[in-house]
Amino acid sequence: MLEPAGIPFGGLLASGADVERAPASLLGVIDATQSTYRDRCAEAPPAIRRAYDGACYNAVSETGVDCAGSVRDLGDLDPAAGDFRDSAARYTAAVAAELARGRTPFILGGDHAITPALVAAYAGRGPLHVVQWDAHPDMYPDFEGNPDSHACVAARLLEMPHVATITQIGIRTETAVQRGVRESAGGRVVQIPAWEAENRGALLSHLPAGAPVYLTVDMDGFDPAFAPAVAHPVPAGLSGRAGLQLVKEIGARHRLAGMDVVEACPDDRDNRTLILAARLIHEGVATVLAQR
Ligand SMILES: [Mn+2]
Repeated sequence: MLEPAGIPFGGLLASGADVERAPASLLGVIDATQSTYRDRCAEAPPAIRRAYDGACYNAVSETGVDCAGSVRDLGDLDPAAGDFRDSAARYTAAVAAELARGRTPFILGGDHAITPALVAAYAGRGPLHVVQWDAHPDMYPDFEGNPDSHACVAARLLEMPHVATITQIGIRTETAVQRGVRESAGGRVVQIPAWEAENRGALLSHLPAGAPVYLTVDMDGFDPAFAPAVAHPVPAGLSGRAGLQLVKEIGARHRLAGMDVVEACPDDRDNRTLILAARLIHEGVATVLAQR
């Protein structure tokens, strides 16, 4: 049988005259330089686009929003040669440019270390509420001497004055050092561990209605049954359903200001992790369209 031609990313990508009008943008960051273990997540951005093929899926979200042609694909950014801080500055500039154009950015990682660079682009735009879906708190002041490690994401975000709060969902690996950093941040960090998050319903009722939310999804927040292809799988995480409901909750009660999906590590035998990553972005794009 003939395989139909691929339609990358569910038919969401804009072409022709739609490109300039697209309210959302998609940017791959193929950087896994700050990862401490498996590093195939640098391969994830093109693999996620391919896995969510529009010959198999269509552009309508779960919420009934037709997202066809609504996303400008910016392609993939490579890490800079040399220092990670140089790479980070490029990622910040890329996101800042999309915000200046009025587009909501959706970023495919890469390891989680890219997120502080992405969130830095929101400085000067008012208070931002970060929601971190993750098995790990990523709250080390530094990890093995590296402050830019993917294990230090939340610690770096706490240093940004425009990050009003961080809500961590799905955590199940907190160490004493990380707990200390979290507790010293007071009410600025709200942690909902995995055993409290599943089936709880509203997860963000502590955030103001209408608040801008930046959602960072570390795919290891999911149970390995739903997302096995991650760098650091941790048993007994959250379901795909819970993740999609979180995106829809943000769309219904808050405003999705941007989103990244990180730490997916392509596995040639099984692409369910990549499809779930794409599906989360699809629902995120639908919230942007629904609020316009
Ligand atoms: Mn993480």
